[in-house]
Amino acid sequence: MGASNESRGALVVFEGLDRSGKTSQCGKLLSYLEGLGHSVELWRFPDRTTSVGQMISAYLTNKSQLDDHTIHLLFSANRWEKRSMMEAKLKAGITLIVDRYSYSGVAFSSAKGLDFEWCKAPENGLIAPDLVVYLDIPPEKAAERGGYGGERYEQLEFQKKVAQHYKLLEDSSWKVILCFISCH
Ligand code: 2DT
Ligand code: MG
Repeated sequence: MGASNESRGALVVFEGLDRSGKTSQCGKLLSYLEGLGHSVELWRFPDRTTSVGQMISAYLTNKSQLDDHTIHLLFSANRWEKRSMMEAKLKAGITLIVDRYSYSGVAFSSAKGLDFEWCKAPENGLIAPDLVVYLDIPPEKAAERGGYGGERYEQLEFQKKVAQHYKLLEDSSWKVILCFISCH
């Protein structure tokens, strides 16, 4: 890392199936880094607060129907609309801990049968994470954890496909955490 980058914040992304523990682990990392005196913010995608995010939320809660390609592009647009703000925060020295990012976008849509390369294309040009923490939980274990919330995609058979597609996305920025022990 060059000297000019010394004060840049880090982009840390958490990925994994629904109920894999991302939200809890993001919260723990946030407290830990804050305790060390870092400036840190917790973000999540989809960001349901924007108008694009509201369309996504309506789709996920089955209040609207959208073509698979269309919703894929909306998820990506939801990241693009936040890109400049993310860049500004990182430049200002703020570390961003992000619950889901492009990997969710590609894994979930390609698990529906959309072309893998087509799914990746709109993510080109978004800020690359410094670290991706992948919480690797067997889909059956995730399903046992207090049940799903009833949103679209929260079904065991589909989550199994998502897990397979996530595995195709692993790269050198990934740290895979094996979560094979059930936590009661
Ligand atoms: P949450 O349960 O984390 O709110 O996610 N998803 C998410 C996609 O299909 N594409 C994406 O780009 C992103 C970020 C994963 C809601 C669901 O949305 C899926 C679960
Ligand atoms: Mg969910």
